Amino acid sequence: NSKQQAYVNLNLEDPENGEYLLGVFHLIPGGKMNILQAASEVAAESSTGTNFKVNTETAFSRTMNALVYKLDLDKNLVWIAYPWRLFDRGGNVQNILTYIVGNILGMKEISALKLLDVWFPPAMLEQYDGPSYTLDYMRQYLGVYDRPILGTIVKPKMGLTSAEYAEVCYDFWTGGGDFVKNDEPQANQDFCPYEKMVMHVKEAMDKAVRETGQKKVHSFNVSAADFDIMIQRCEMIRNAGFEPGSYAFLIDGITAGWMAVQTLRRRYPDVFIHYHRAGHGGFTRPENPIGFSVLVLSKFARLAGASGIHTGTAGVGKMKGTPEEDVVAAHGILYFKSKGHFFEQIWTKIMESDKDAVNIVNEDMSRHIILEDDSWRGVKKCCPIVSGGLNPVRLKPFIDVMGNVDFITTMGSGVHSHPEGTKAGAKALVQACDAYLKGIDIEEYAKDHNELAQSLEYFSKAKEGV
Ligand code: RUB
Ligand code: MG
Repeated sequence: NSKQQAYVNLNLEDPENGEYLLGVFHLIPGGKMNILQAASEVAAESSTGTNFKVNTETAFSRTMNALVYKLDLDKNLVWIAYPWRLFDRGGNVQNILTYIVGNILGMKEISALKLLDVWFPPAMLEQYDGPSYTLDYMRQYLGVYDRPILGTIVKPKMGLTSAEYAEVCYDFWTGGGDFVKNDEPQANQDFCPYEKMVMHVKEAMDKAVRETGQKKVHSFNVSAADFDIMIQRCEMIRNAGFEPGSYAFLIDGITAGWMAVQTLRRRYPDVFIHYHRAGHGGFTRPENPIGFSVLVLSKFARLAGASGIHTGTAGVGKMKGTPEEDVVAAHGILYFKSKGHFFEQIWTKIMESDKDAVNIVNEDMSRHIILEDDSWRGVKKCCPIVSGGLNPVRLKPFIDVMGNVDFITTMGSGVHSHPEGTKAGAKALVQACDAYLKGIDIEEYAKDHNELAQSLEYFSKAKEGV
């Protein structure tokens, strides 16, 4: 039919020629359509078309049609190429998602539709910010290089006063932890006013830094009802006297939206932008046939310029997830070159000249960094943040599936459930990490590390959910 003539080209020559953003979907048609018919409806709705052919098309508008260019009938997979000129100029991530996982997820023509992987052409990467302040800067600030950044989430999730909250931070930091994050619902609650929380955290951090001689970081949730309040929160933190590098901005990127993520990236290139992803399960869970994968979410977070995003514990923690999903996503945002589920993404772009690149470096915390080959510049790394039901005992198993230590881990119950309290929980975490680094079995190491021994005992006996 004409839809297929317009939106299918199974002979598309070289889809990786740089003109297209590519996507792979798992698609099961709804109703009586075959997969090619349903795929052409998807391509139409996510580029130029609608359910009927319209008479307002032009020769040019047709060149903006997305094209189904490959099918795998056994696995119900569909490859679509989107001319990237479709997308809003100026590096707008929400605009891309509005097309490629927009209306189509609600169409009658599909009963399953999940975007599994995406590929960005080099010229397109040029238009997007990518991260500015990366894990590398945080490592430099903390002076921590060859191990994961050890963090916590304050628990109880909610209900502590600002002074009580800060005391938990202090305990964690003085136990040897590096990084504390607000749990994501932490905002301006009447029993824990935002400004007071910030002030108390500042005092707690100063005290912990004085006592330990180590640098510390706190990630503040700046998600808010509107733009002005989000910025007020950021400015309040910046004006509270924190040393640059010692604070991060946490944004709940799915509930607060991509505009909020990109706003923070652009306004605060000198701050670590921490993308928390509450609600992602509604799109990403494997048993949900409609949505997108963790890899897709994570790649877009990198494109948007998040310094780090939660990528999951690969099934080691409490949340659903597998190495195939979570580790592929973590690697997909950490490296300059990564094999996704289908596409090898190379996060580089050609700059006009070395001189331009140097100017960018000087102006804004080096948006692009120099790769081995001098003529190429890369979109910087985005750091996997690994959270959700981890504890000191699960650290090594996670590192083993991850295959590296380039991540921030934030353990809530894993630290605050320690029978002797948060400070001992932090010590146990540091000891678990030391054992890993020294190549000593955790049980062996626990023999002369009391906090770790208590942690091992607790987590071997305690039942989740009780
Ligand atoms: C973890 C926590 C995190 C989520 C995030 O607390 O509060 O918000 O688990 O999950 P705890 P993810 O360590 O006590 O489970 O990182 O998978 O998005
Ligand atoms: Mg949380």
